[in-house]
Amino acid sequence: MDEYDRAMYSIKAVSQATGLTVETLRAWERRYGVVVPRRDVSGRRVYGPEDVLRLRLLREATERGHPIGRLARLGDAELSGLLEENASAPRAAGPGGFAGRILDAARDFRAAECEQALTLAIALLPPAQLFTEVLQPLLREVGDRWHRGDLAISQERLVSSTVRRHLGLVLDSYDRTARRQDIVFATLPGERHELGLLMAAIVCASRGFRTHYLGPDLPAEEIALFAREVGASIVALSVVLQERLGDVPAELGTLAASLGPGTTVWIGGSGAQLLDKDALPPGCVCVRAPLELDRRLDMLAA
Ligand code: B12
Repeated sequence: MDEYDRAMYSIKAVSQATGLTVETLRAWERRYGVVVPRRDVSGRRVYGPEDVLRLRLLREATERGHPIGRLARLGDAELSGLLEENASAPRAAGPGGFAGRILDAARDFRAAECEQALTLAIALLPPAQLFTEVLQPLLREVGDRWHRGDLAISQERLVSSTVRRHLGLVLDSYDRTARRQDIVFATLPGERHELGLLMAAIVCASRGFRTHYLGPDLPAEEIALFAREVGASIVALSVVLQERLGDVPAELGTLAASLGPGTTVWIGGSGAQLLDKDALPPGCVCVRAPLELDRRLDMLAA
């Protein structure tokens, strides 16, 4: 059969079929040559069914703790053999396992291992699963242990700064020429918790929106200035600290007044859940659950 008669899949379709992110697929191809996609007439990568099968085997094997650098050298039959051999072995690197490994490494001050487990989780899990099944439980547990005195401040910082750095890299890996509307991300003055905001920015970037990540602790006027300059449709804020909740409505008022009528403010984060909806200025809405963010992005895209 001519190779052009066969079913061929785009990188997005392969990502959906294998559960690997587009970034992971590209990185695995570039660094390890795990599969060699062909190019269609417009130069885009296209994959055959055998590539999809191989990538699935590779994903399963990496989830069981085998390094991709070594797996890349194995043929499909060897990969299947390896998976059968390990069929009854516990899945130490499953989503829950990653959080445990990162915590254990932080507890023992093993920074490199903390980083390695996080990198692996990012490479293997799609963003939504990474956030809900690994990072949120991990950070909650870090906070609880620190509160109980079971984790030193330096250990808590090791985890949160490693997560911060890697989420920044993930966000940077998204296409800067994205076509959908502009969304500006920031937190208001005094609010340094930004990891949830970064996760929301990654979700938006992965959906093709142009994201402008300004980071934490910015005056409302500065956020508004930037949003006006880029013609943002949305300003997304994160509110976590309860002690700052009293100042938030007034700051939102300043922000909303400085933005054009075409810009809406979305407020997420655990503190946002506690804001009185009736005290919010027009044009500001609380986004309470990840599904609500998805639904709002669907509406914006439409
Ligand atoms: C990491 C961390 C820090 C780091 C933050 C690092 C960083 N770069 O972000 C640092 C060390 C800076 C820090 C400092 C402090 N922290 Co702190 N911190 C945490 C910790 C451990 C994790 C927070 C986190 O990132 N959670 C994970 C994210 C994913 O959860 P999330 O923010 O809720 O986000 C999710 C959703 O809400 C949503 N979301 C969030 N934002 C947005 C935005 C939009 C637009 C959308 C759509 C969705 C969305 O998406 C996420 C995924 O679903 C928590 C512990 C905990 N139990 O949460 C304490 C915690 C938040 N911190 C706390 C405190 C008290 C402090 C300090 C005052 C401590 C001190 N004495 O210095 C300072 C205050 C600093 C400041 N001025 O802001 C308290 C807050 C209590 C409260 N509710 O007011 C907590 C709960 C710890 C505790 N148990 O006491 N902290």
